[in-house]
Amino acid sequence: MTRRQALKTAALASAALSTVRLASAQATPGSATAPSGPFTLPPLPYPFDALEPHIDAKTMEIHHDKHHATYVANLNKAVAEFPDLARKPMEDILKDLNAVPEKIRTAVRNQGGGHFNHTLFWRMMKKGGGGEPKGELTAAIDKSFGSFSGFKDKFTEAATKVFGSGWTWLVSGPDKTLSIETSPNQDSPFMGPAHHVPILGIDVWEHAYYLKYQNRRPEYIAAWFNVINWDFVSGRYRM
Ligand code: MN3
Repeated sequence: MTRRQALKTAALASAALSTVRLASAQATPGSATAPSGPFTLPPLPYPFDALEPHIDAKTMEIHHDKHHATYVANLNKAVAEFPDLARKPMEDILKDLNAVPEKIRTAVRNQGGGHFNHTLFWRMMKKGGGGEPKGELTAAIDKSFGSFSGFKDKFTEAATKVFGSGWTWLVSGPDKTLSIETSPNQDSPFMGPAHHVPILGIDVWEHAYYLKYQNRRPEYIAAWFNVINWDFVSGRYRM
């Protein structure tokens, strides 16, 4: 083999190797070769087992470290070509999806919605949560639903009835009136025409409860009421 042939062989081998690397980077969301930003996975604000026995540690670990991490990884891949987009807060992006380039609009809706919803969801729960809210939010709940138990019944019914994968939300309207909404997939109340503000939400995708509750979604919903972080929810209402 001449020196020139040797160089050519080496160059071809190297090109082939980069092709393989590129292919594997594209095929493996969340792998080390996926873009590491601009969006990042926020750490869970408590240990995996903090919500036991209501929500088990294994579910929390997989839900945060795998499901949420994958939304972030896929969102970063989608926005890689559009660095300007990531300078907007996620909330503003979701409120105006039509401003997102069409090529990545569905990806941003699903992966960005997933990232946003889960970031809120972790903070809407805490160890030793549950009970009932206090102050301004209590008055607003009474006004819209008659009482806390009236709210709990309506919310539970709505969450039980979500067909397939989605969320149920307590939302605040422009005049601070509360209502209950459900959304399919990873859609957010912010995406609606009135941009209702999600102040509390439950993930009713099976990945949120299947390990412990299997098909018994109503049991998961009842248990989840014991971990609601009402201080956080009240803070969102006052915003
Ligand atoms: Mn989820």
